[in-house]
Amino acid sequence: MLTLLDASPWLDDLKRRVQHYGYRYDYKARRIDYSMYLGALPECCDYYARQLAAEGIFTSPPDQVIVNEYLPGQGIAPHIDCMPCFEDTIVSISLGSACVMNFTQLADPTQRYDQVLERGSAVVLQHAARFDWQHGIKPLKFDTVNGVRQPRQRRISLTFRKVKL
Ligand SMILES: O=C(O)CCC(=O)C(=O)O
Repeated sequence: MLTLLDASPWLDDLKRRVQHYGYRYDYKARRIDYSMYLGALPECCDYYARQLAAEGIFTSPPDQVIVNEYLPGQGIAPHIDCMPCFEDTIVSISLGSACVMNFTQLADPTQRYDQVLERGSAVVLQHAARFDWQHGIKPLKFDTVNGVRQPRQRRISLTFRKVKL
């Protein structure tokens, strides 16, 4: 999977490199419409999209994927995925390296929860985790899990969504 993704062009207009499939997402405008359609998902993403629907996580296969590359020291700012753009289930698969994802409750930012995203795992954001809690990844070179310092390596995530049009 990593070999296939690395053979595809990376966009480098953010602090981290990304690839968009299905629909391009406009981070500044936080919107998606038909004009941003890029075509069907490539086979490598479509396989997971169909699998996520077959497992009942999505009601039908997701049609948009953003691939994020995080080198050690890179992260993603706390955010809630665009509500008018995407339906209620978001799934992110971690490849290459584990990392800690930090959740902060919007209504009460003193409420925090750290979740280790293991290499090869999928995190499913639905309901409160999708709409009421921000998620982000701190730009660190290592995570501390149960008091143990774990150096980060290159992590690639594939985030699957269904576009609302
Ligand atoms: O890398 C991840 O697992 C999360 C990605 C993410 O939150 C996003 O693309 O909006």
